[in-house]
Amino acid sequence: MPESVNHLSQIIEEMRARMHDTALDKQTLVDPELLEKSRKLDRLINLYHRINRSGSRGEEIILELTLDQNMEVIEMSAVGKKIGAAKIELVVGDITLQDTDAIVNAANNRLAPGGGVSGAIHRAAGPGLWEECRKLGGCATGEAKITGGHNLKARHVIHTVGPVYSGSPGDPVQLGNCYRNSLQLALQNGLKTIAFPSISTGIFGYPVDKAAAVALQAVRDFLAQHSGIELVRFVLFSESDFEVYSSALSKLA
Ligand code: AR6
Repeated sequence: MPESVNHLSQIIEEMRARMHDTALDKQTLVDPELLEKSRKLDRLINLYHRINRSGSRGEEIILELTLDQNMEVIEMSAVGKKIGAAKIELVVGDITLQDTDAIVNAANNRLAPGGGVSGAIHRAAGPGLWEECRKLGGCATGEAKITGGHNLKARHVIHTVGPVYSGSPGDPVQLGNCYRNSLQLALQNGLKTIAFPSISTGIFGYPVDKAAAVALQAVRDFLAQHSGIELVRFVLFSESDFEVYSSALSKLA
């Protein structure tokens, strides 16, 4: 086990001890917020140990925690894995705010604004994005196309169209293609950092646990086979999606 992981493990154990002490001090007050934080920390430590055990290919574990000045408020801000020189990172957040070289849009075949994450990206980018998209002649399911980022922090948007979930064997192939083709397009354009939403798991109805396994496997395999991408960040819109992705990351083959 790398020394940094040992060290991190110790830090987490210390924080847990502190957290439990604080929880005990306040027990008579039955502070629900504090108890929830304590439970969250327990989940986080379990997750850390699970991911750590699965790190059999020399893939390092990444865990970023946020504490307040008193070391009492503890939040997991990111969890991830290192694949060679690249990093897969999971965060809870809004993809329109990411400052990666590209953000990925879960688009439709017309590349029209639509709802969900696509609507949010078009609103944040401004009308110039649709002006550019409408000239691209649409996009087939599983394929990807690139545009500028317009008013976004990201310089580019990579638009990819996920499958509408049907339960057929073609679903994971098409969903995996979305991630592979987006990463390929990023590489071809010399981009090093990219943020993905959870493609197909909103309006297109793909179950999040199944989609997370496909997405993470496709990205991990791509990063293991290609160099040039430094960061792949999954921006999950809810804490529950984040936990599902974290669990899938820990089970990655
Ligand atoms: N940042 C990150 N994730 C988000 C954001 C955001 N700002 N907003 C929503 N999500 P969806 P799909 C999450 O429905 O299933 C559109 O109309 C959301 O919670 O956007 O691939 C297109 O035009 C969910 O977890 O994409 C297509 O017609 C995930 O993003 C269709 O919907 C994907 O949900 C595509 O459906």
